[in-house]
Amino acid sequence: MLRCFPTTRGLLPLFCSILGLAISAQAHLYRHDESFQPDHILRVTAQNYSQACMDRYSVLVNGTSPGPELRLQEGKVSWIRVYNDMEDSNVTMHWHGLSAFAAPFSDGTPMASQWPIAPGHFFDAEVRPEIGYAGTYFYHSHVGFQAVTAVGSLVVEPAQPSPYEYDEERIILLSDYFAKTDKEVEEGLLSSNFTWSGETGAVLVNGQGRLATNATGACSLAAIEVEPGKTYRLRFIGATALSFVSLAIENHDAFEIIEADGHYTKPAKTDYLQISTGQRYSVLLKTKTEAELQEAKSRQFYFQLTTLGRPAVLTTFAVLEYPSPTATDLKTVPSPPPLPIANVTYGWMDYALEPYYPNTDFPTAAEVTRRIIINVHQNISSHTVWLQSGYDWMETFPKSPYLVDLYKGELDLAASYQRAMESGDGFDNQTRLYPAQINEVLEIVWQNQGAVNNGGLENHPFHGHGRHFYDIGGGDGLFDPVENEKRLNGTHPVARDTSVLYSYRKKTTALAPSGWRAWRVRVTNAGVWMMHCHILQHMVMGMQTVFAFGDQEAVMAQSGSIDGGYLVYGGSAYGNSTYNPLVQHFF
Ligand SMILES: *[C@@H]1O[C@H](CO)[C@@H](O)[C@H](O)[C@H]1NC(C)=O
Ligand SMILES: *[C@@H]1O[C@H](CO)[C@@H](O)[C@H](O)[C@H]1NC(C)=O
Ligand SMILES: *[C@@H]1O[C@H](CO)[C@@H](O)[C@H](O)[C@H]1NC(C)=O
Ligand SMILES: *[C@@H]1O[C@H](CO)[C@@H](O)[C@H](O)[C@H]1NC(C)=O
Ligand SMILES: *[C@@H]1O[C@H](CO)[C@@H](O)[C@H](O)[C@H]1NC(C)=O
Ligand SMILES: *[C@@H]1O[C@H](CO)[C@@H](O)[C@H](O)[C@H]1NC(C)=O
Ligand SMILES: *[C@@H]1O[C@H](CO)[C@@H](O)[C@H](O)[C@H]1NC(C)=O
Ligand SMILES: *[C@@H]1O[C@H](CO)[C@@H](O)[C@H](O)[C@H]1NC(C)=O
Ligand SMILES: *[C@@H]1O[C@H](CO)[C@@H](O)[C@H](O)[C@H]1NC(C)=O
Ligand SMILES: *[C@@H]1O[C@H](CO)[C@@H](O)[C@H](O)[C@H]1NC(C)=O
Ligand SMILES: [Cu+2]
Repeated sequence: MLRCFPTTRGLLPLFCSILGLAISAQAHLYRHDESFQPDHILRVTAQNYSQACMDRYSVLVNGTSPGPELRLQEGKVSWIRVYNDMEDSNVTMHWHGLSAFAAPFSDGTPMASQWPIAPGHFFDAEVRPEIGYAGTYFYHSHVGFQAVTAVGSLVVEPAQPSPYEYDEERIILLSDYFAKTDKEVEEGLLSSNFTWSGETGAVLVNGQGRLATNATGACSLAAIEVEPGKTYRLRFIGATALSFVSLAIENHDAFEIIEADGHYTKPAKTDYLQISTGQRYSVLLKTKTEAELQEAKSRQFYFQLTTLGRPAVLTTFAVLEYPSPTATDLKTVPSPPPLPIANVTYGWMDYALEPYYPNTDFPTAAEVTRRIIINVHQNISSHTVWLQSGYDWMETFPKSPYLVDLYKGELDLAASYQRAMESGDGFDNQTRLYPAQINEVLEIVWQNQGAVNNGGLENHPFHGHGRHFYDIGGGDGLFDPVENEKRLNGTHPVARDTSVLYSYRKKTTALAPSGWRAWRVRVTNAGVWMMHCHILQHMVMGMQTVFAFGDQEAVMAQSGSIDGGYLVYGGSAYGNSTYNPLVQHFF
């Protein structure tokens, strides 16, 4: 078995030795044979599947969408085995929101941080949620449009008791139904004859839904069962493909947000949630007492979900269900809707959410070493694409994953960094990387601009891989650092992994600034991290960027050397039905 590592710092070529000979690695290599028991197993298939009385050929985890719930422990290592049981598609699994930086090749971004899992193969991911990251997450495939169905909830259990008390918790995972298959959607979006995916057919709750048009059919609204007079932690997961959703519960007007993207917040009252793809919130809900239920003359109440910022508004429902002597009605889709049809609130909760535990490492403006302004717009050339700093990024762009090239000594980050600095916008158009050095403090600004061809604008939920960023707000027009610094005075930014770049209007003139979102990031975690819009259609259309934090030396100092079995597609780190993989243990 080959083990490869550079002979000296950053020097080429690689030195490869036979396993067992002298190596400098901290990590150890193990044969994962029958004696190895993963903590969790996920099996990915593609099959016909029915949701909301509609059939579709879909990528599923353990045969369902959403797939099974995973529970991991804060600070504790879990091994998750992911089988690709599909015949003709690659898959990866991304642990959305987990910082995943010390076990390389575990983040699940194909062609950025690793080779995808080939059909018929499986991969053992070593996942250790960082201390301070207890909260609500999800996992999903990062290949193409697969995450429309290949998703599941992931909860990181706290090592310390939760600062909030509640009786029970419920997971409310939102996803979209699209009639077209993944292949049809991808082909349409990537075609020179651009064909839109269509709008969402249904926003589903825990995979379930029913539309007003479904007079017959076995599908039901999702039921969230609660008992009177209790406090529930509702964990909302925005696992939609496209939909930005406003959500409220009939006759229950007070939520208290206590967590955003895996970090506890100070309690923040609201009567509705606005949640985009990639985001999570926990709220405390005090259920009605028996007396209040008597007074309300009802034991079931609708969750009303409205899609925001799209050409067509879709309103769907789920049911908050109290115990009742009569069966709960999960077939009636209320018409007209019980609550007003919501509109997008630009800047919802910006500057308002505060961390529960005071920030200890929030970078001040004075600490920022570099500001990267990323202009974002749509353009139509041979294809319709979304561009960042003038370039798209698609899975098909790199010939091999950056992190693989980095380990093999084939990615010259010093040169890339040099080019990025000379370009004036921090972007290297040759590698299409935003390289950064360890200990830099970045201010990353996503600047929305009108589409080149028609001035069109959209809301984009930007998601950062790796460690969470501090969200320093957003606003209309053009980012103004001086004005924003004034606005930040007295606020306590929260760490997040997904925040929304709003459009503020539907249309402007070509390339006119219309909305920005800014993050601060301390570059401490070496690795290759994607920062991208989480709308799956936009990702397919190129709305993705890749950051390289640190160089080969920094990655090696953090995680040690890597076995050669990770460096080739279908290599010996990937198992199959007749082969037990050779897997590195990093923790
Ligand atoms: C997924 O399915 C496999 C068997 O197909 C099972 O062993 C595993 O426990 C399931 N995973 C979860 C998280 O339920
Ligand atoms: C899925 O359903 C479609 C349409 O009903 C059918 O043509 C196809 O053969 C089915 N595929 C599988 C794998 O069952
Ligand atoms: C799977 O990934 C490999 C490596 O990137 C690529 O060559 C191959 O075309 C992919 N297969 C499919 C079906 O997309
Ligand atoms: C472009 O796509 C549309 C919708 O898929 C189709 O109706 C039309 O025929 C296509 N045009 C060409 C030139 O291929
Ligand atoms: C449910 O409604 C959708 C959307 O109108 C429709 O496509 C589907 O055929 C309906 N299913 C049944 C079983 O009525
Ligand atoms: C949303 O906007 C529409 C059109 O401007 C308006 O009629 C409606 O009242 C608004 N809904 C809410 C909840 O404000
Ligand atoms: C938009 O695309 C056209 C056609 O490829 C190109 O000439 C133009 O430079 C692009 N503009 C921007 C701002 O990306
Ligand atoms: C990168 O940008 C420079 C300067 O704008 C340009 O001359 C060069 O052609 C670009 N290279 C690529 C690969 O796009
Ligand atoms: C922040 O606000 C406080 C009180 O409103 C004010 O005294 C202080 O000068 C402000 N600081 C800055 C840097 O603007
Ligand atoms: C399983 O993996 C081994 C080692 O990588 C390889 O030699 C073999 O061809 C693989 N088998 C299948 C069915 O892919
Ligand atoms: Cu987007």
